[in-house]
Amino acid sequence: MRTSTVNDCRIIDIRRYSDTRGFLSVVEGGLDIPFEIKRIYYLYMVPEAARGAHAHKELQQLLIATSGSAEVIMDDGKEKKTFVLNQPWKGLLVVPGLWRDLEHFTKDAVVMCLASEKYDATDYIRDYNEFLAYKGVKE
Ligand code: T46
Repeated sequence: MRTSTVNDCRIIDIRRYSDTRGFLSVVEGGLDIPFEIKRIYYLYMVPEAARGAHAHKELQQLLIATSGSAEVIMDDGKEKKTFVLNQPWKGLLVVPGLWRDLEHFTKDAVVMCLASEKYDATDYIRDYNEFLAYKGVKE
């Protein structure tokens, strides 16, 4: 996905069901999102320092702040776009081939990631210059 841009990422409304007992939200792989879910991980008790600072070559993700809030800054090498995650029924669909930084976690923030692939360290680009070269923005 070398040609993906920040405009390919979008916030989706996650299905929710409410009654007198409160709310229940659900995400089904292949139905609510365009990929099957192979892995779930979540970030929490994040201090001041930002997380992320990498791109994925193939991984597709849905990021949800199930509690609290955090910012996700997507970057395609030419343009940056900031998404605020602060509702458990909103999810950010992240396409492959984009740099991301995660910042400004509130103390109570839990950011959950539904991922299209199992963990693969070789799917990460952790050097920003390498990322720019991958996107064809820089030699
Ligand atoms: C992403 C953002 C939002 C594993 O062993 N298995 C896993 O499935 C994951 C996700 C991580 N790890 C290990 C690898 C590292 O030693 O956990 C440690 C911390 O991972 P990382 O430095 O990649 O954490 P973040 O917050 O920078 O990035 C993570 C995800 O890795 C990444 O896919 O998009 O959250």
